[in-house]
Amino acid sequence: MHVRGLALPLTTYRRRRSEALALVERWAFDPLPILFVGCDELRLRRDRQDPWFDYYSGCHEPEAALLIDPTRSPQDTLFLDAGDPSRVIWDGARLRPDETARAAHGVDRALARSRLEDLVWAAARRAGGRLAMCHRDREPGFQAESFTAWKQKFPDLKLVNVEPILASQRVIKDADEVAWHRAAIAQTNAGLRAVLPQIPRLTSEAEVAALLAMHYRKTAFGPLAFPSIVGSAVNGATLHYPHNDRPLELGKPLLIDSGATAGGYCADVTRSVPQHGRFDDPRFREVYELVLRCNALGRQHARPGITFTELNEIAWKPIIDAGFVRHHGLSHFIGLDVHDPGDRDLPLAPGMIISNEPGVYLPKEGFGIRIEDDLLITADGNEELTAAIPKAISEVEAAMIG
Ligand SMILES: [Mn+2]
Repeated sequence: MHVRGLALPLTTYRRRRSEALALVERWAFDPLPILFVGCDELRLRRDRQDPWFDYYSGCHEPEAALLIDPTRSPQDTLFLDAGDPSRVIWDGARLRPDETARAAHGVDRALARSRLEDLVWAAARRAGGRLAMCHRDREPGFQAESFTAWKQKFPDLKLVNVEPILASQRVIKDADEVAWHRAAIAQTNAGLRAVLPQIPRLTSEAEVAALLAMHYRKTAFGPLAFPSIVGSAVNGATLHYPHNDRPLELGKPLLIDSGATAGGYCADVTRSVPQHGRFDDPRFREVYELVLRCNALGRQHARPGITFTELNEIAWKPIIDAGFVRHHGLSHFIGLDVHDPGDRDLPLAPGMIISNEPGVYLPKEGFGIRIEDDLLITADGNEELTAAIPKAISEVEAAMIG
């Protein structure tokens, strides 16, 4: 059968697992078993595999889990739903806990999910009752829910949240991960370039969002990086506008924040364009050029050694000096999660991918502008991965009306 997931070489997942054990052991002064829980069927189909589980297993099966146990051999166990054969006609074949699954994922063994609790319990007992899991405080998701569920079910277990420890691993991308990011951004660029020329003839936010999704998923039907934000006129002044259900206002600004994924890795790009393709509204043009200046400052100063705080102070300055309010940070990490985990107090380092997204939001004037690019931090500065996506006024106008 076709094994889904596994965007990276098996050696990468193995290396990540052994590095994770070493990181946790160094931090806890003891070897601790680490548990990652994959999404259930419903969640997986609606959204995507849990990024923590995916990062260490590459497994895209529902109801799976991964135990990395340094207290004994075999160390890495992938748990898979043994399944109900009568369901195959409904859901298709699933990867079973057998030799095929073990070899496909390069783990030490693949076992039935029904054995998970006993084996995790035994591993934790050997580690003094302690078990490491990931619980994102900042943006809780499936792993956090699993953490809480395990805590309630096994009150005697000492659950340790190792998210901050393991995020130090995820925050630095290797060459294969960067290649996936480039692919996601190329797909996003292709989608935007296909849809931008249509916008002067389109009539609703929904059409823009639907066309973008169609293009983003054309080469590989995967998840979008996040639900697109398509905000016409005043809706563009709502930072995470969730509706995309209003008409496009003729000649008014339109904010589009969207991204494709490739290999699970996210693109995160915002462009703010005039619906009719021309920057002929002087106020829109003036604020656009201001945000563009801030975006350029972010680009110029993002380099190893600088902190998010310092970068924010530099890049938002023209916006603050012009008397506008800063409503959000300039940057977040990007990876398997569009808001990837990572310590935002640490200085930037080569291999990080961050957003560069200044914005000005003017609900009273009926528009918002955000210009967002993705930067790869390199040894001596950064590479703007989204450089091919129209951004300068002349580029946007050329893309929209030629
Ligand atoms: Mn972003």
